[in-house]
Amino acid sequence: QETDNAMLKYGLNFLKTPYVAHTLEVNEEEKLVVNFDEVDCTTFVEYVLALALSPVKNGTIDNADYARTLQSIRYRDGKIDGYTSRLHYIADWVNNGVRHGFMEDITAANSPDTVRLSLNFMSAHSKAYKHLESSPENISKIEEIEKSLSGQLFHYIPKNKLPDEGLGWIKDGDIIAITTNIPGLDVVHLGLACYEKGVLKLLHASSTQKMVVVSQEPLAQMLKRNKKFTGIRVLRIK
Ligand code: NAG
Repeated sequence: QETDNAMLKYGLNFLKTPYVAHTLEVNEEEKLVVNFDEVDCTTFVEYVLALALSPVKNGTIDNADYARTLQSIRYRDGKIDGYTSRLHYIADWVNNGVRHGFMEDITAANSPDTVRLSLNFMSAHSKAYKHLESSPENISKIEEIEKSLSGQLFHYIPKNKLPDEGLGWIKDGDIIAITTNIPGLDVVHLGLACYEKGVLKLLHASSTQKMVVVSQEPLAQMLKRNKKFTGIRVLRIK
């Protein structure tokens, strides 16, 4: 597949990259991890977005420019200050991207349906997070972040309103965030829009297929099959 869409092009370069969870939890002290060899759904999208946003000089991307760009995507206001400076909730991640002008939430202009955020998943399941179970201080910082985001409204497309063919305003390479009814969580999965023969599919790091793939089935069918998936948010590089 050939494309001049930077997000899609860089995304397709990751096809077959192994799916590995917890690749950002390898250091005691929080620091920037760049690992193109093992990705999860979030790190895959972050690495692709950082490639598409990095300045290209003499046909290449400089490592320092890449690191700075990735840091501005992954950390609140681009500053690394411990575990809780990482943008763990996609709502927080999107707010940061929009605030810093490199991401656009195109769902709001195109879909009237909204959800009110109510976040507590991480503090409620702190034992599942290495850097929370060992640190009451981190738990209370996360609780503060959860409180500050809760109550905010965001726009989404409910899954029953997404046809297999996608929608005209959703373009190749757009970031797709799958929303969930899991209590206290906003988004459970991320990927990129990828049209094949007029069908909207998802280019993503799949935990079931254990690598980066383009979904066999339409994104709309993926959503219908999973009772925990409620719809999507669509974000675009700016
Ligand atoms: C997200 C995690 C985040 C992690 C990221 C990349 C939540 C709410 N967020 O799913 O902690 O940094 O994956 O592995 O669990």
